[in-house]
Parts: sequence; structure tokens; C-alpha cells
Amino acid sequence: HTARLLGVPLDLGANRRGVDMGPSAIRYADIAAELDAAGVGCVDDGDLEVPRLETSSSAPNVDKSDAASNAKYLDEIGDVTATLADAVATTIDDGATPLVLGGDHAIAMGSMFGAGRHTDDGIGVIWFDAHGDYNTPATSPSGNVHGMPLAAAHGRGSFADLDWTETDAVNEENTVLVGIRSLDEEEQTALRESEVTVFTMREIDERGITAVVEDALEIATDGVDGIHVSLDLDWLDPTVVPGVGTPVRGGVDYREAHAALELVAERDREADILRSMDVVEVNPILDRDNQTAEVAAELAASAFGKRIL
Ligand code: DIR
Ligand code: MN
Ligand code: MN
Ligand code: MN
Repeated sequence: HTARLLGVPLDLGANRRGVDMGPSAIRYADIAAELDAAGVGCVDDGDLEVPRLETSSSAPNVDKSDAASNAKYLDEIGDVTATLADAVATTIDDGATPLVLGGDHAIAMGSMFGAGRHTDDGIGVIWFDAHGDYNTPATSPSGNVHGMPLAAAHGRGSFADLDWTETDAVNEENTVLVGIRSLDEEEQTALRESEVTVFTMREIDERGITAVVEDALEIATDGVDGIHVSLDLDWLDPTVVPGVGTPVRGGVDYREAHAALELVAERDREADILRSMDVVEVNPILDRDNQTAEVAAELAASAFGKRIL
């Protein structure tokens, strides 16, 4: 692979300022050197231009009584999604693998829509996260779009009506959540009724990370043109990654995280499955000594094939 770094310093989808500095922090953690050590060529395309909180037109557009508008900055985020989707699709057409640096998790909509373009059978998704990110504007208790990207990718709720959503290429039955430990009530219902496979932390406790990720890869890659891997750093335990906006106790540890992403790389070596990846929710303001960005850079390198021997 040749990795193409695409920074997306978006924070409008999250409930805290600071994730906009994620791309910078991950570059400072020397992701280029990490990828180099993985034997992966790396081109840095810089950052996408994103609207800033200070200069965006207004209030976030929230009307709790109106389900359709209970999604903060949805218009601005839609613009970013459309731009990123084009960049990701172009990168793949050029024969490279996009590595999208967030930014909050709302950017994954752009990654997935872009990765799904020009496919015959669509893509699968592996979503490493503490959260399900399966809310819609109608169900979200927070109104934060970073809690909704996967539902958007499946064209759920009012997302289906938006002109910037592309809803047929991200296959629900090839979507797998791994390491989940925090779901809102209506999110649970939506996931239970969906074709998405959810592996909670409990499965990891019982069966171990290797067995769970092997299963996830089997499901995600079945009959598709490739997979998108989305890594929310809050997937890991907050003791390992203090620099995230919505930490949840009880996450995977450093070694489990590496084992998981190394399995992705292993499968990619066998069958060329990795189409795109994003690394999101790094918040340097809440971090200590840039640890979270360092872990992000190392895990991305593992997914792209870094090996010890
Ligand atoms: C919560 C938090 N479920 C929400 N989601 C987060 O706002 O919808 N996702 N933090 O990563
Ligand atoms: Mn999360
Ligand atoms: Mn997330
Ligand atoms: Mn490959």
C-alpha cells in the first residue's frame, strides 16, 4: 500500500473543542515514520479545509422539539462529508489507501461514502469504538453528529433524505462493531433490529481479542469489494489514551489493540481487503504528553502492516 494522509480537523460533530487538533498531534507523533517502519510509502495531502466554530454562521441549529434538526452543525458537517468523500474516492482511484486523520468521528461518513464509490458489491466496515455511533437526529440525546455516522452510512432515519448522503454502498450485514460498552437506549433498539454485528467488551472478555477480530473480519469481508476500518481512540481504555473527549472505562488495552489491527493487516496481506481507514477523536488538550496521538500513529502503522520481524 501507499498511504495517503488526509487530515480533517473537524470538531463540530463533537461536544468538546480540541479534536480539531487531532491531525496535527498525530503528525507530531510522527505517523510518517511509523508507516515508513511498516514499509508503507506515505504521502501527506495536508488538511482539508473545514468550517471553524468561530466563523460558522451561527448557533448549531438545534431544535430538540424537531427531530430533524436535532443534529448540531449538520449542514456544515454535510459539506465536509461531501468534500472528504471525493478526496477518499480519488485517492482509491489513484491506487493509494486513504488514512484519514480526525477530527471527530462525524468525518467517517465522508470516509465511508468515498470508499464505497465505484464498487460492485459495496464495502464492509469494522468499527472499533466504545460507542455504537448509531444514533440518528431523531434518537440522539446529545445532538452531536459524531454519535451518528454509522447510522448515516446505512441511510437511517432522516439521513436518507439528505442530498449528501450516499446510502447503498456500505453494507449493513457486513458492518461489525467491536469493543462496544456504551449505547444509548434507542441506539440499542436500532442495532438490535439491524443486520449489524455487535461484539461488546463482554465478548472480548470471554473469547479474547483474537477470536473476536477474526470473526469480525470474516463477516466484514464476506462478498464485498473491501473494508473500511474506523478507529475511534476511545475504543481503548482511558488509562492508555487519556486524550479523548468521551472516555468510557473498561476498554481494550494497548496489546489487545495492536493484536486487533495486526490481524487486519494480516488479512490484508492475504486478500487485499483494506480499502480505507480513519483514526479519530484524538484530543490533545485532554491528553498527557501526546500519548493518545502516539498510540493512534502506532495502531495505524499496525493496520498498514508494521511487523517486528
Ligand atoms: C453518545 C456518545 N452516544 C452520543 N457518542 C460518542 O452523543 O450519541 N461516540 N462519543 O463516539
Ligand atoms: Mn467513541
Ligand atoms: Mn465514535
Ligand atoms: Mn492491501
